[in-house]
Amino acid sequence: MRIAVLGGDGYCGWATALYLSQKGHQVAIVDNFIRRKWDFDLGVETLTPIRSLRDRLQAWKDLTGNHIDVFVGDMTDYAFLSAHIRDFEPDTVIHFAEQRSAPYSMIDREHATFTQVNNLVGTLNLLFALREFKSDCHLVKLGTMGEYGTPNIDIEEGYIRIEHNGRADTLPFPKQPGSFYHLSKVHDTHNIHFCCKAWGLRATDLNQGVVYGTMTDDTALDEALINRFDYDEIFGTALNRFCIEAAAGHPITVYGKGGQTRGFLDIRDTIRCVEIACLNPAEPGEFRVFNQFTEQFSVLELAQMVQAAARKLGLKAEINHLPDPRVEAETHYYNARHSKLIDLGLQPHLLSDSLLDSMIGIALKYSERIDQSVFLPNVNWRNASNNRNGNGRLRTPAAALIQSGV
Ligand code: NAD
Ligand code: USQ
Repeated sequence: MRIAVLGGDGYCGWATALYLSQKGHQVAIVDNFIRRKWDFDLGVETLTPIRSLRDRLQAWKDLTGNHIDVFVGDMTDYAFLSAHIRDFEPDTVIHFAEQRSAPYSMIDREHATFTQVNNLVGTLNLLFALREFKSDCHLVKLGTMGEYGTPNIDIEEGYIRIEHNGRADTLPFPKQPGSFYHLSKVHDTHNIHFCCKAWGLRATDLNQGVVYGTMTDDTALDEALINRFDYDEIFGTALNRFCIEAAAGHPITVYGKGGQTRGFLDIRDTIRCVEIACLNPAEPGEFRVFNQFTEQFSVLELAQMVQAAARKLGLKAEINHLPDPRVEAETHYYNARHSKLIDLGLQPHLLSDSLLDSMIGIALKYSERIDQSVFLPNVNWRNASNNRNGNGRLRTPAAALIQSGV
């Protein structure tokens, strides 16, 4: 297949592009490197030393003989994006290219509006470009489990059968997202659903849980191919952060009680789920939703698993409960269905001690690059105006939390 990977320089996109290239598909990466710029602006870096896209792709070609095309440009630039769709003529477009951090979207008004403009306009441009130049192309869009929030009922895969006043219908599952970022995903979902109905486009929305891990078979081939391992409070996700905190001898940062329960998956399952979606496309006019995660844990359970693995390696790994800087339920019911990808052949990697050992092992290998100042949370959901000082930079953690009265 001809597959365009939008956001292919990022964490999920890089691993996916290599995997699909190694499987023999003709892959093109589209990216504007804005994620590298956000890291620079925030003064943070991935733990692992990632190379430039050009160097990574040269190394990939040298090691495997596989070539990946590159189109550098911004999804919000319709002329660029539509020319890419017209010229590359993809059978499948995998859309990872969004601002994906909830804390980033909650810094202040500018970051909230930027997140929604970047994500919504990029996705709308893609929908129009597909309609204009490749209307039979299958869109595989990365959504998120956080679109659903934490309702007090079981979460279905995209749709729910409802009976009301003697009538019944199957309707989109109610959405209660918890940040301006998660809201942008809900708005994307509605736009894509509408375009499938109105124009007959075909799309699969992958409501992905929190991804962990850094190595896949392909990225492990050589250090030049190494993937991101983010651990700062803005872009680092829970389990990655906990492993690096443990390796650094820093207490594990559980926000609040730690009963926040989420779906999680290994990066190796992300790439396999995306492949399954590509190989089993939606029908023309169909808007399909898969919940893409393999196991659910509370953040306290995760912290305890990291603690147990770290202690086997002689690390102290204390658990600290910090005041939760986010507005979220700290204890709640959570039971989300996730059987459609399993039915199509996914064989999950489960979070085991050996995986945690290897994640903590990578953290120890690069421990000289750990910056402990990025562990404590700065961004407060309750009062965005407190998240910046007069110079426009993020405040120190203590100052932000004390001022907002948490
Ligand atoms: P990432 O930030 O590592 O990668 C995103 C890439 O998209 C970056 O390389 C960035 O430069 C590019 N990009 C962003 N806006 C762009 C634009 N306007 N034009 C061109 N390129 C642009 O993010 P990730 O962790 O790989 O996440 C990828 C997707 O998966 C996102 O849509 C995210 O919402 C979703 N997702 C991620 C996770 C996770 O845990 N990482 C979980 C659920 C869903
Ligand atoms: N958390 C802690 N301690 C930390 C960091 C996070 O307790 O040091 C908690 C958060 O409060 C939250 C949970 O862990 O309750 C998950 O937070 P996260 O930062 O790991 O993940 P989240 O903000 O939800 O976002 C991540 C990705 C996003 C993706 C989402 C999937 O950044 O792109 O959409 O996971 S989901 O959560 O299913 O919506």
